[in-house]
Amino acid sequence: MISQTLADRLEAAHARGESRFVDDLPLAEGTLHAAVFPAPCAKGLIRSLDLKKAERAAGVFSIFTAADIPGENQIGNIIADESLLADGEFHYAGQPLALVVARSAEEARRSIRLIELAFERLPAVFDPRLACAAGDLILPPRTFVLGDVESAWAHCAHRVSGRVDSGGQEHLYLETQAALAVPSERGRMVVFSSTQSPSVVQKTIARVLGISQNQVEVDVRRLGGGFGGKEDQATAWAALAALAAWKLGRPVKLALRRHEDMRFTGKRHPYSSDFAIGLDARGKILAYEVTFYQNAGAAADLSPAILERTLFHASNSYFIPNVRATAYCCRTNLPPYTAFRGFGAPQAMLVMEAAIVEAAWAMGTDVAVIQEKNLLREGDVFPYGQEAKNCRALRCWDQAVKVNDLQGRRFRVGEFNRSHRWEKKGLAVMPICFGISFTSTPLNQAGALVHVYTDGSVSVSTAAVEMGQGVNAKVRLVVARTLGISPQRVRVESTNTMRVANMSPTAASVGADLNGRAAQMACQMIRGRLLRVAAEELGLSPTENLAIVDEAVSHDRGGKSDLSWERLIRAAFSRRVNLSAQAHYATPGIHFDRQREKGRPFAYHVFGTAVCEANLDCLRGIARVERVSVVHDLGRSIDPLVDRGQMEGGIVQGIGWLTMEELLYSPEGLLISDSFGTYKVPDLRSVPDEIDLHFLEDADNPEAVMGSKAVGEPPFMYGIGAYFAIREAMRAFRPDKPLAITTPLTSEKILLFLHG
Ligand code: MTE
Ligand code: LUZ
Ligand code: MOS
Repeated sequence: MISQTLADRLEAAHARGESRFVDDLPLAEGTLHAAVFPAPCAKGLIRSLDLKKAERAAGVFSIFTAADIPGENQIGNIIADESLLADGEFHYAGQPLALVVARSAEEARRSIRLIELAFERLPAVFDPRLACAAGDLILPPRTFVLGDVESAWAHCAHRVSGRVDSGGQEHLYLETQAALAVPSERGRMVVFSSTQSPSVVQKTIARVLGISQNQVEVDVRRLGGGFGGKEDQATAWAALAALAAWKLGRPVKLALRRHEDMRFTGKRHPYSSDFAIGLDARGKILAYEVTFYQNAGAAADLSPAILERTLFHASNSYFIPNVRATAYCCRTNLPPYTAFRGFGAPQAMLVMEAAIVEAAWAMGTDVAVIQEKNLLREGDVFPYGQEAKNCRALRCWDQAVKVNDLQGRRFRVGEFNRSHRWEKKGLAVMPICFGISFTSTPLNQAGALVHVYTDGSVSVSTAAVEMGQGVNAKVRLVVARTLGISPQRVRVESTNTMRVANMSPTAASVGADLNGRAAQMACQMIRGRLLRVAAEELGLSPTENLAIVDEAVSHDRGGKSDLSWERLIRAAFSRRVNLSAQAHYATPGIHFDRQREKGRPFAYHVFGTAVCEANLDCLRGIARVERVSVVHDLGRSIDPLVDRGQMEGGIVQGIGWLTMEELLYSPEGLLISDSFGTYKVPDLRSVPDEIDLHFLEDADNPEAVMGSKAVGEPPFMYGIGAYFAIREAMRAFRPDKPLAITTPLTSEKILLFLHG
């Protein structure tokens, strides 16, 4: 029953493969192609870089190094610690040392092998704890404190401590990093980039070329996936393409091959963490202490912001009266780790859950009993000082327990495990609480530009980048509903720095919240003007309660008038009324004081609870997530179908992170798992047999556009439940053996535990 509206929402043309990504854009005659010469090992001093042979190779136009950069050789966004092209030293394998520009991408890559690099290998560090011990931190450590853990320990009947190591994760967006830079007249540079942050690309190119921002136009139609991997790390490739285009006065394209993308670019941060948790005899958590060692890689990138979100999510969906959370941002010689769905929160929430699971194991109690007893209630305070408002933690939990008959299920899992020797099942409940807003308050703003044309069609531009998450579909619906017209009339334009300025990245799950609201505000202005025109056309007083409903003007007493949308627009134009509007939205009421580490950083929180079941084949070490059932708080969904897609995708991506995606490096710090063959992500066969989604009803959210809630990142963290379900099945097979908390839980690790 694929209705027309569904086909429409799925963007039929997109599904047919007609969408154009950067690498599909038709090229102007004379366009050149660039490729990067990467650093060969994790750390070294450049003695000499001999380009002569490569320069003479077939098709090669030019080779650029740091010395050719006209402006600043600097692309660091939060901290200025990252060069575009290495100068003197390099800090990770894959760091760009030189840029080759040739007639074709093949010729550029072939000639790279002719570059002769003489270098001195320097000792490299890959372990964040070692980096921390050596004092190699990107910024001073930060600590969030609530109450007083020291004096709380004395009141605890149980105290359990442990260590958690979580692995990185490759984004594996289908479209690799890519940019096309086209020099235009009078010093204008037009750049088509696969980026989540058009304005950061614009700003960085201006800096690298030594020109002003109004000379750089960045245009983004859509991304073939970003997942955070293009929040900061699309910039380097766009800046390299722009550098070559600027120097040569010709269009230059740089599109990474898959293995280059996997080797050169950053991923989700691996963390190593220590925890101690204290509970009273009845299972109330009295104290929680946690230390996070974040493996940041060789440059800051977004790591300080990610570290901050880790701290904000240290206690997940629980109220704990005494908390001390410390985080170290550790510099290592790996490609700078970067944003990835969840942005440091999944790593923190994994540790919190591990602490509860280990405490329950030590106490011989059901994990869910402890979880439930400590769930956040209305008005409870987070360690960062914000109060939980409209707290729906218990509502989601209770409903999840009910729809899943948790007690019955737990009983059946126990029965199954007693009656099966070589097969075990595990069950875990995972509550989530995710703060919505960029933790850096100034980023919480967006702009929109709306035009209505004389035929009644509408064009809308915002700061939102479409990357498959459906933000364009949502903006289109917001515009259509605000103007009272069919979505068919509304076209969402590319994201362009000349139509909307100073954009925040499309990230932190707030793309639709911020840009939807800005678009709504612009439409409200146009609607106000149109209704004044309508009153005049219909000979009514301007105070009459008029509205536009189903493409026609209607009023309280008379109902629908015969003044249609198209006639109204023509009348407005004849009366010389402005049919365009620009609006700006800034999230109200948020602030954070980094001196005190207290404030109200989030506009609101997203809540939910998942019940996860896993089955373990103990002979083969193969774990299967059989079922994930979720009760989730979507607010009032703008587009339920899009939101369902986000839920399913997030859950599966989270399960992939924790159960199968494993990054392997050589002793020199070279990525070994650099292809689809060596890096395993969830496929159709490994997704859960059942993903059962329920959404809270009557759950309007006053803090976001049309009562909705952000959806992009929160579901990712339900994957943590699947991890603990598998782990429980493992313990059912060998209850006597200590079980380390490391991820991913691959078949290899499972087998070693079961039979090692
Ligand atoms: N869904 C798809 N299909 N592709 C993506 O790249 N990125 C995720 C999420 N869902 C992503 C996705 C991430 S990391 C974020 S922050 C949000 O979408 C961003 O979009 P939003 O703010 O519009 O939700
Ligand atoms: N990016 C950012 C993010 O700069 N700040 C954030 O708080 C954030 N959160 C999630 C994803 N990206
Ligand atoms: Mo998402 S990690 O905020 O791009």
